Amino acid sequence: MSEAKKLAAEKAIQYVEDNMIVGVGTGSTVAYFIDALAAWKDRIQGAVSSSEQSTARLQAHGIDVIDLNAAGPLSLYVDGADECDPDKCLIKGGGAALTREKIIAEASERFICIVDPSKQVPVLGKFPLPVEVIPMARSLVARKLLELTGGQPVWRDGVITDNGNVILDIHNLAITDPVAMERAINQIPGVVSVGLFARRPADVVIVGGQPPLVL
Ligand code: ABF
Repeated sequence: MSEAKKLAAEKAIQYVEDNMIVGVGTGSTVAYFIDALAAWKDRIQGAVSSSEQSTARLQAHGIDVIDLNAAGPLSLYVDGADECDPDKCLIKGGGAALTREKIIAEASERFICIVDPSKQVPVLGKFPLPVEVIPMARSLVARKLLELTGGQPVWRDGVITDNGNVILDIHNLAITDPVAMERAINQIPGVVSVGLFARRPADVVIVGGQPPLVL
């Protein structure tokens, strides 16, 4: 699937324009995008990064990394996903960067999601749904998520996010109303963010292949 990821990432470069500050996500598909963006490093102002991991890769290519507060509204955000449904609603967070990803997606006029075909699903939920949680609230939120969703929340032990929080992954879900589930989980005290991008879905999905499929 890495060839498909690379093809999707390279297709996304077509949305980059001179003098842009590009919002950049996290993951292996985005790593291909960052590598392709290196050729633009003297034509764009720089990038806003969603993780320490992406920041390191951007800086290794000599691409300026700009704070979102200094950048202001962005024209373009490019990021991967763990699952994508026919409405361009996504599950994200497998890379534990969901909160900053969601912040930059919200700040961006156009969100281009780059995936390989294995990410396309009819209904979200086979991939365990990540939820970023304030550490002291982990057990409380786990109990509330079980009550609310009927799914099985599992602590991603050993993982601390760039924001110093923990992750619960909710297993055994079939998310037929992603917007409603995103809104409900967001209400639980202790939840920082949930890896459902449904209230603000992707605007364009590029599925890697020969040729790439633009949805
Ligand atoms: C990131 O993209 C995460 O939200 C998601 O987990 C990841 C997908 O990973 P990959 O591109 O490596 O398949 O934005």
